[in-house]
Amino acid sequence: PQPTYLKDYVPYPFEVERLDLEFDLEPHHTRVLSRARYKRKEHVDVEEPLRLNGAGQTLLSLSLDGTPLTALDYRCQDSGLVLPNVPNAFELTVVTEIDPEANKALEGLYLSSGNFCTQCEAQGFRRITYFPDRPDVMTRYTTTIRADKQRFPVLLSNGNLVEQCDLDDGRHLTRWEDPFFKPSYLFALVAGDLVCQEDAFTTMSGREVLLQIYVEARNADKCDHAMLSLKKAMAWDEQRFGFEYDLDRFMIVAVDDFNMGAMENKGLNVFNSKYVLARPETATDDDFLNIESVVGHEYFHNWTGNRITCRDWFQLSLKEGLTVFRDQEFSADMNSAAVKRIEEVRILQSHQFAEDSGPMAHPVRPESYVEINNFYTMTVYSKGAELIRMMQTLLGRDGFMAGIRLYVQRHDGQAVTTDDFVAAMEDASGVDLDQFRRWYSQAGTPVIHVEQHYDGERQQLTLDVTQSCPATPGQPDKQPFHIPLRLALLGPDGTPQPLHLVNESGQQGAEELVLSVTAARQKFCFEQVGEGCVVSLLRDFSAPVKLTMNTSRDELAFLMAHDNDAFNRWNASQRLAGGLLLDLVDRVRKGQKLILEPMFVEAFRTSLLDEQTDPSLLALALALPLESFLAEQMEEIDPQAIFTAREFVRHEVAVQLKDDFLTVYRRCADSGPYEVTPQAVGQRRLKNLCLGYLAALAPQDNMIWQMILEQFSTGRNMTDVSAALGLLADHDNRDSRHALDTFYATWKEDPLVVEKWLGIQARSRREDCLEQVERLMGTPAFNLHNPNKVRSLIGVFCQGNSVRFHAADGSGYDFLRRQVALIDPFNPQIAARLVAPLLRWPRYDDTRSALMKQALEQLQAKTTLSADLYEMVSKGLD
Ligand code: B3K
Ligand code: ZN
Repeated sequence: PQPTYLKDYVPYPFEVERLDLEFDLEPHHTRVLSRARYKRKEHVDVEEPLRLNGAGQTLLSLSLDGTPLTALDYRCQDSGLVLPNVPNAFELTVVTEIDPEANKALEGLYLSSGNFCTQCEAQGFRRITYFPDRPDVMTRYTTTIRADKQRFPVLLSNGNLVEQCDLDDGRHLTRWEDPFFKPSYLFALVAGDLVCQEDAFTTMSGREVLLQIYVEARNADKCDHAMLSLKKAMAWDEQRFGFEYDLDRFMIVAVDDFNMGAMENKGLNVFNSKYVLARPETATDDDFLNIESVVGHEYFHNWTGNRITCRDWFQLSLKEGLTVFRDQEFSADMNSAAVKRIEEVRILQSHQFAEDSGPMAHPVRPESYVEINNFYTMTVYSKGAELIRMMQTLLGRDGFMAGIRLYVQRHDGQAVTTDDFVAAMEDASGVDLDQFRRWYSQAGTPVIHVEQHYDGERQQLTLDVTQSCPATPGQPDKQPFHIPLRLALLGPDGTPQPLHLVNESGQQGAEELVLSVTAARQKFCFEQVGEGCVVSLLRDFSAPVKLTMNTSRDELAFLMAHDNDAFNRWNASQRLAGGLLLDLVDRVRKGQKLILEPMFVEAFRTSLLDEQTDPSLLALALALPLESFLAEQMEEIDPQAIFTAREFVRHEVAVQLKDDFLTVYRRCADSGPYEVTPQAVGQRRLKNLCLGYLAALAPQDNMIWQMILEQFSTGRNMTDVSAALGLLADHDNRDSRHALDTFYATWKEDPLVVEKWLGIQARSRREDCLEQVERLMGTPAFNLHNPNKVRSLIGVFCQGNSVRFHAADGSGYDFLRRQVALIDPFNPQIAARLVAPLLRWPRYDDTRSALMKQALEQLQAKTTLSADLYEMVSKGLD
C-alpha cells in the first residue's frame, strides 16, 4: 500500500452538477443505478480523463448521455474507473451490483440486525457506486429506494421525503431530495423494520423541524434521553453560535453493528445504539452523559463539517477538532463545566499524550497517510479541540465568535482547510496567529518548564519559562510553539492577587492573565508580590502541554485546598498523588518497603469530608491517577509495579479511612427517583468511589463484602449495580460467580448490557483474567463480527487491564496478535485500532518489549494484511 501526501493535493478536474441514485435493495444482490452530470472545470485540459473511485462491486453497465459504453471506452481498475475520452459536459449512468449481506467491514452499504444501513466516511461511498469519492466534490443528491415492504417498511435517506408509493410484488418506494450540496461521505441510506419516536423543534426563525429517532421495536422505550439531548443541542447551538437547523426533518437511526460512535450524515445521523439507547436500569450515568455529548456532536456537525466541509482528509481536524470543542462546550453548559474540563484533560493526558510520544505520532493536520481511517485519532479529535480552545483563549470569547462568523460567511457551502479557519480567526480579530499555526503542523507534546525565583526585598517574582518538544517520526527538530499560559498568583489565604507584569502595558492589576509564550526561553517578572504567594499556572489547562515546575509538596497541598481554579485544584491533587505513587513504584521495583506518607492520608481525609464541594469534583480528586497516566511519566514502564503501588495506596487509604468512607458512603445513599443532574450524578460517583476503596478490604472484611453484595442486589440503577458487580468480579468465589450469572440471566437479551458484563470481566484484577476472556469468547454473549462486543471484551482487556495484558509471559500479547489476525480479513478498521497497544513496545522492559515486538513481527509476516493494519504494524516496527 502506498501513502497519500498532503503536498500532492490537486483539485478535482470536473464539477458534478447533480447525482441521482436508485437502489433496488436485496440483502445479497443490491442494484445501484447512479446518474451524474459532470462538467469539465475551466482551464482543465481536454485530454484530462474522468477518474472515478470504486471498490468491491460488480459493474453491470455504463452509459454516456444515454449511449452504452463498451470495454474499449474505459479502464476498470482495482481502485476505480478511468474514462479517457469524455466531452466537456455529459451525463454518466453507472449500474452496479453489491452484496451488503457479505459486508462485514461495516463500510459502505451493509446489514445490521437484518436492516440496511450505510457508513461512507471516510471512503465508503466508493463501495456503493463509482464516483469521485473525495470531500471536495460536492453536489446535490436525490435518492430513490425500492425494497420489499414487509421486511423493510422504513426507507430513509438524506434530506426531505418527496415521494412514497407502493409497487408491484410487495415492494415499495421512497424518494428523497437533499437540497444542500454535500460530499459523498455524508450520504446515507437506511432500510428496515424500525419504529420511530417523534418530536418537534421550532427554530429561532420559527421553522418547525420534525425530529425522529428510529430504533428496533424492542428498544422503543429507550429513546427519551437521546431526544431530549437533541432538542437541547438544537437550542444551544442557536444561542451560543447562532447556528440554526436547515432541513424540514432531522433523523437519528440506532444500529447495533457500527465501527465507531456515530455518523453525521446530512439529516440522517446513524448511531451506534450505545449512544442512543438508555433507561436508568440499563445505562449508567456516564452512558447518559455520553449520549448527550455524542448526540450533540453529530448534530453540531451540520454546520461544522456538513455545511462547511474538509477540502481533503488531511483537514479532518477542521471539522472534528472544532466539533469536539463545540460538544465539550455544550456538555459544560448542560452539566458542570469544571467536571467536564477535568474529564477531558484526564483523557488527553493519558491517551493523546501517549499517542503523541509513540510511533503513530502525527500532527493535528497530518502530512501523509496510508489508510485515512487510521487517522481518526485522539490527536485529530482531542488535541484538535484544544487548538480551537487555545484560539478562543488568545482571541477572547468575542474575538473568537467574530472569527466563527467570518468563517461561516466566507466558506458556507465550501470544502476548506484548517488554514482557512485560522485565517478567518486572524482576520476577524486582528490577532497574529502565524506562529500559532505550528500547532497544526508539528507533532509531539511540548514540555514547558518553569523556574520561579522570588526576591523578597524587591517583592518581585520571576518566572523563567523554557519550552521544548521531543522529536516525533519524521520531525527531528521543532520550532517554538505559541502557548497561552493562563496564570494567577494566590495569596497565603488563597485569594488571587492583582498582577503587575514588568514592561507590560494594559491589563495591569488583573487577577488572572494569559501570558503568550512564544520563544524557546522567556522570562516574566511580576512586581508588588507579597511574601508567601503561590503561582497557579496553566489554569483550566490553557494549553495541551506537559508542565514541569519546581513546586513543593506543600505548595501542591495548598493549591489542592485553595486554588480558585477548579481544574488546577484537581491537577494539584493528581500531581501530588502522582508524585507519591511514582516514588512508590520506584520502591516496588527496588524491593523496598512501602509506606504511605501521613500528609497524603490527611489531605485525602480533608477532601473526603468536604461537604461544600461538588461531589463529582471530589470523586475526581480522590481517584488515584490512572495507570496509563503514571505509565506515561515513566522512562521504562513497569505495569506490575504500577499496579502494586496503586493497590498498596488503595488498601492503605482504605485501612486508615475506613470509617470516613463508610460515613460518606451512607451520606450519599440512593434516595428518590433516578435523575441525571450534576448533584445526583456526583452523589453516585462519590458513593461508588468510597465503595471502591472499601472493596480493597474485602472479601476478608465480611461487613464490606456484604455491603457490595447488597448494593449489587438492591441497586435501582445500572450505575450502582454495575459498580458493585465490577468490585465483585475482581474475586473468584461463590458470591461473585452467582452475581455474574444472575446479571447475565437478567440481561442476556440486551446487547448493550451484555457488553458491560463482558467489559467488567475483562477488567477484572483476577490473575486468570485472560482465561476468563478466552472462555467468554466461546459463549453466545460474544460475537467477533460485532465491534461493540470486540471492544468490550478484547479491547478492554488489552487497553484497560494493563497488569493482566502485560503479563510477563507474553500471553496477553499473543492473545491480541491472534485476535487481530482473525479480525483483519473482514474488518480492517477494527483490527487496526485493536493492535495499537502493541505499538508501545519500546517503552517497556527488555522481556516485554521483545515479546510485544515479536507479536508485531508475526503480524507483519502474514501474506495478506489490510492497508489499515499494514500501516499500524509497519509504523510500529519502524
Ligand atoms: N465523522 C464520524 C467518524 C467517521 C470515522 C470513519 N472511520 C463521527 C464523528 O466524528 O462525528
Ligand atoms: Zn465528529
